[in-house]
Amino acid sequence: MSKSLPYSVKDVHYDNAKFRHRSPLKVLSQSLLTLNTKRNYASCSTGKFLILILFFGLACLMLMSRSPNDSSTNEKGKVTFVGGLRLGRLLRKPPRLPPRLSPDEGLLRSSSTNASNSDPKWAARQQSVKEAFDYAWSGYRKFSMGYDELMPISQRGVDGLGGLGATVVDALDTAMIMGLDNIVSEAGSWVEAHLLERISQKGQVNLFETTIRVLGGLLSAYHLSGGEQGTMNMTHSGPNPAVYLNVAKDLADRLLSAFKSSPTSVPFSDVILRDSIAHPAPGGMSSTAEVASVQLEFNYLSAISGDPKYSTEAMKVLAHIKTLPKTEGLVPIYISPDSGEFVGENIRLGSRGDSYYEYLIKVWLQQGAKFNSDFTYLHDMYIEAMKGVRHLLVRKSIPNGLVFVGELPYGPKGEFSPKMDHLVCFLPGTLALGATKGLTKEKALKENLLSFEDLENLKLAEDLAKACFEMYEVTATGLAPEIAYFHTEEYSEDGLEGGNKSSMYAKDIIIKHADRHNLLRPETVESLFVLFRITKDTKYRDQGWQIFEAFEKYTKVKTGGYTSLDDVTEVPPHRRDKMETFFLGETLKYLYLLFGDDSVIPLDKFVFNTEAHPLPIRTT
Ligand code: DMJ
Repeated sequence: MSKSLPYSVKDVHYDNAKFRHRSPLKVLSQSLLTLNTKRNYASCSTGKFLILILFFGLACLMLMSRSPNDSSTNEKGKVTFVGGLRLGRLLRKPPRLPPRLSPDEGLLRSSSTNASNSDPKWAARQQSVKEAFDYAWSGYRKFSMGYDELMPISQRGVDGLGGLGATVVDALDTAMIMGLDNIVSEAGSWVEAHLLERISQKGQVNLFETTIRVLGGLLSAYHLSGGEQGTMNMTHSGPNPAVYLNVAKDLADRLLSAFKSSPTSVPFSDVILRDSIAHPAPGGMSSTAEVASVQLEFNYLSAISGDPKYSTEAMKVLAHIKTLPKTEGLVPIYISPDSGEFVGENIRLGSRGDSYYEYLIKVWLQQGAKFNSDFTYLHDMYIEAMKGVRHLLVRKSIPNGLVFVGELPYGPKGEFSPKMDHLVCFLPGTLALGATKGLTKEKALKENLLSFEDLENLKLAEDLAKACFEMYEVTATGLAPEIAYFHTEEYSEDGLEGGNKSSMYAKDIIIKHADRHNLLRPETVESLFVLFRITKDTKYRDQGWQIFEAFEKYTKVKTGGYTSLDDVTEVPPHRRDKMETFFLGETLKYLYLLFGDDSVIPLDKFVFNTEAHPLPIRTT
C-alpha cells in the first residue's frame, strides 16, 4: 500500500498568527494577557479577583451542565450523558463568520463593493457566451422542444430523465440571468402550459436528478422572477412567479414519497410520479451524494410555501448521516435505505460522492450560518471531511507536482487510486466558498475572518483548480476527459497521453481509452467562476475563456445545439449525440457569470444548488 502524503501545513503561505491553531489553555492565557496589557484591569486587585471568579464560575458551569442533546445511545439502547462533549463543544472554536448585517445593509454592501464589468474585453466575451446559450436553446427548441434533451446530430429529442422537459426548466433561470426575455417567455410558457400535466402522468424519475434539475430550476425561476418581493427580480417575461411555485409544490409532494416509503431516514432513489409511490434502485442502494443533495431545494420550498414538511423530511437525512461512523469525515458512496447504514468502503469525491460534501457547507450557509446555530453540525462535518480529504486523498503527481484528489476504492486500509473524475472539479469552488463564505479573499483576510482550516482549504482550492484546468490543457482539443489518472511513484502507464505535446503536464496526466469522452460538464468552469469572484485573479477568467473557445470549436453542431464528444484526445474529435441539460443550466451560466459583474448573484447572498440554480440565503 502506498503512503499517504498529507496536504501539509507547510504548504500554507499565509503567516497570520491569529489563524494558527491554539490550545484552549493558550487561548485562556493569551486572553488574560490581552486584558492585562490592553486595559490594565489586572493591575487592580479587585479586577484580578473578579476575573478569577468569572473563570472559576465558567469552568464549573461547563463541567456540570448537561442537556438532552449531550446524550448518546449505547448498543443496548440506553441513553447515556456525555458531559465532556459539551465541554469539548464549548472549547471548540466556532466558525469565523462575516459580521451579521441586516438584509438591507447586506444588499447595499453587495452592490457597492462589487466592481462593475467595465472592461469591454470581458463584456464582449460575456456576450459570446450569451450567444452560445441562444444557439444551444434554438437547436433544442427546433428539434426537441418539450423533450428532456436534444440529440443534435440526429436532430431529435430524447427523454433520458423521465420526460419532464428537463432542458426547459434547467435553462430557464440561465435565460433570466442573461436577460434573454424571449427564451424566458418561451420556456416559462411551456412550464405553465405543460409541466403540471406531465408531472401527473409520468412514471419513474430519479429523486436526485429531478430535484436538482427540475425542482431546483423552478425554485430559482420563482425567486429570480420576483417571487419574494423586493429580493431579486431579473425578468419581466414569462408567467407569474406563483406558477413556478405551484408546479414546484406539486412535484415535491410526489417526490416526498421517496422519504415516506423508506423504513429509515434515507430516501429511496426512484419515484413513480403519477402514483406518488417510491422504490429503491435496482440493488437496493441509494447513492450517498444523491440522498444528501436535495436539502437546499426542499428547505427553500418550505421557506416560500410556509409548509415545513419538505425541509423536515430532507434534513432528517443529514441529521441521520451525522450519527453514522465515518473515516476522518469521509463517507462511502452507497447507503442503504433499508438499514440506514453505509454500504461498502468505496470513498471518492467523484460520482456518487461529490455533492454530499458540497451540500454540507452550502446547507449550512443557506440556513443563515450567521445567526442560526442549529446547523453548526454541518459545518463541523464539512471541516472534518475536508481535513480527511487533505490527509487521505490529496497527492502530487510526478514529474511536475500537480495537486489532485484520488480515491480509496477499498476504504482507508486499501490501496490509493490516483483516479480523478472531472466531477471532482466542483471541489475547488466549494472549498473557496466554504473558506470565505462568499466574501472576497482580500476582505476576509482584512477582517481576520479566516481560520487555519479556511486558509488550508483556500490554498487547496487554488491548487486543485490548476489540476482541473490542466486536464483541459493537456488534450488535443483543449477539453477535459471524463476521468483522468495522475502519474505517481506507484502508478504510471505509457502511451496514454492527452495529445497536446506542448503541455508541460503531458507526463503527469494519464487518460485511459474508456475515459476520453466529454459530456459538456460544468465543474471546472464552476470552480473558475467561484475562484475568480473570491480571489479576483484574472487567470481564472483567462482559463474559462480558453475552455469556452474549445467548446465553440469542437462541440458546436452546424445544424443547431452543442454535442458531447467521444474522444477529446484526437482532432477532429469523434462526436457523440447528446446535449446534456446541464450545458444550459450550468456550464454556460457559470461562464457567463465568470465574465460578468460580481453584483449579479452575489456569493454571500445566494447558494447555487448542485445544478447551478441560485437560491437565496436566509436572512431572518
Ligand atoms: C450535474 O447534474 C450536477 O452538477 C451534479 O451534481 C453532478 N453532475 C452534473 C454535471 O456534471
